[in-house]
Amino acid sequence: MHIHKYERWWLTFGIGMLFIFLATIAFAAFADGINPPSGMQQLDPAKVASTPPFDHPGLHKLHDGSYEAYFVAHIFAFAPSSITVPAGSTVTFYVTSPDVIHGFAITQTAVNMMAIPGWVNMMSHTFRTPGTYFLVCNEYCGIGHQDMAGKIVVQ
Ligand SMILES: [Cu+2]
Repeated sequence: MHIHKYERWWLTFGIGMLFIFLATIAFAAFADGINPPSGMQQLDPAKVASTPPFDHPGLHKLHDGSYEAYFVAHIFAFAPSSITVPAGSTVTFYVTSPDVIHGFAITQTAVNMMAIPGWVNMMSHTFRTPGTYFLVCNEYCGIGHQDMAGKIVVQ
């Protein structure tokens, strides 16, 4: 079968791009540690308010100086609406929802996950630069969706 010279170049270019994209994804996953949020932990969405630790959502300091932050995303707010951590802190966010699917995205970071009823999603981030990072719901969740916001204050 004869393949024209330009056709062969174009095929080589296309297949080459596929390998470049795969290498980029592999680099992000393994070298930069960018992973999809885990969603292996389950809970009863009707009992979020009485299930520890989501019965007292908020910030918890661990022995090694890092933090765990438990968030409940519900119509139409985040609980807690704000947390404050020192600069350099690594915070692991755990998020769930008792009602509908919400988004949980923190501006200027790679933290972007869904708050899904019945599931706990988890992601970590190290806040090196002081400032105010906004927490937004980026999944349309109902009539008050645009009011759903919070903040992470890094001092
Ligand atoms: Cu929402």
